[in-house]
Amino acid sequence: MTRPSVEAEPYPFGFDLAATALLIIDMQRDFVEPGGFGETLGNDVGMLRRVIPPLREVLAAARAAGMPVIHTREGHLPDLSDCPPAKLNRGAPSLRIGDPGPKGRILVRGEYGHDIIDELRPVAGETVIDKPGKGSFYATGLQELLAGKGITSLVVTGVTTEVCVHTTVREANDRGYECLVLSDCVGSYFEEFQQAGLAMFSAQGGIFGWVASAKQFLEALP
Ligand code: C5J
Repeated sequence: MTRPSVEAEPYPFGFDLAATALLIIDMQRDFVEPGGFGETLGNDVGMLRRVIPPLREVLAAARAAGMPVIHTREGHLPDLSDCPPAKLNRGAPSLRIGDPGPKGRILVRGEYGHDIIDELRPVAGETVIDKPGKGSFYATGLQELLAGKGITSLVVTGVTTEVCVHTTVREANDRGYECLVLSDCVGSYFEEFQQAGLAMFSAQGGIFGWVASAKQFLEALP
């Protein structure tokens, strides 16, 4: 058994390579590219695009190490039957979920904007989980998929730190998974949320998990 150890907060993260998956959350055009849903909400997508270069390195290394890679996409069925009114009507965006936007219907499955950015495109053999909520476990088959592969630890990346990454890590934590969050491979539209969100993972002795940089993770891989 290969058991690397990553220098991390609040203490080193040891993991069984054969039982660890890389989780890449919602690196979709609608969140990360100009003209997508994130920008229509008034956000600067440049804040999220910073994660692409280190995440590409981590993805390449995970593939080379034979780690399972799981991508998620937040979005809804074309008839929006899986989008509760509370989510659809929240806020006052210039475009709502389901509206036609520059990249197709906003956050609707099958549309160009809903898909993963070219830089991180999944390859054959990788799993793509479509999720209607912020968490990756809610109304998806993720837990069964992980159980089937014998996965007990997750290396967590993607966007946004305080929303879908946090919700997923909290869900994973309650289900008994050990989570390492890579600080420069998760991104927020708000610098203060990025810093607070990262601090929350590893506070109180690692209440939700561990935090390390992409470099620290890469150095630990065999
Ligand atoms: C948001 C996400 N922020 N993927 N989604 O609405 O974090």
